[in-house]
Amino acid sequence: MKLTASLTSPYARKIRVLLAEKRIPCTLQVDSPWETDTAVPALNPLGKVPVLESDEGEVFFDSPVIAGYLEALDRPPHFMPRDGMAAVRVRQTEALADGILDAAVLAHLERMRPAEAQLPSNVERQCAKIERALQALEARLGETEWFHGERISLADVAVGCALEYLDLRLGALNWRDRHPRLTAFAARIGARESFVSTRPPG
Ligand SMILES: N[C@@H](CCC(=O)N[C@@H](CS)C(=O)NCC(=O)O)C(=O)O
Repeated sequence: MKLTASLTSPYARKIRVLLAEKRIPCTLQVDSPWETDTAVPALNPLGKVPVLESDEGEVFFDSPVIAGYLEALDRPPHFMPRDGMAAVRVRQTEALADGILDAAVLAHLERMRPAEAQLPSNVERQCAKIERALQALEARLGETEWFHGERISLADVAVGCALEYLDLRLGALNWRDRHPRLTAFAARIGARESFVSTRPPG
């Protein structure tokens, strides 16, 4: 199995955490789709990472699909509940976390443009989405240890990756100031070996 990913991609990190938690052997092919010599578009027409190639040569993207593939291998521990509606709720939380990432990536890209070309309203719009999603996650977590059920699920992995990506790219948001439950959650999940070993360099 081979995963093509950049070391900073939070979507790819979600998959790397799952691979580590499940102890599935996988070759990591580091590739940035932003580089001119990238091989990513040949694997994924959308030109995005992560991309996973199975041992049988089948190619999967994007990260929710890859997560589904890893679950379909039926290798414990499981990160999706067997019950259909419970699984939909896990996916809903994953979508919120991934939506935070989409907004954070857009805000980051806007800020990378030359100062005179930047539109502050674009950044503000994305940051408003992030804040609303954080509020929803704070309420969704409540006083429980994990987002859904008694044990860690894909929802927790996705939220953990999203929160740490905010630290990496949008530290000035200071999201911890307003979200005490998510703050404790990030510390808890961030201490797991799978998170420590996949933390972006630098
Ligand atoms: N929905 C996709 C998003 C993947 C994505 O946007 N990846 C970024 C890296 S963080 C990327 O490859 N961007 C390159 C581009 O947009 O051209 C997923 O969950 O895998």
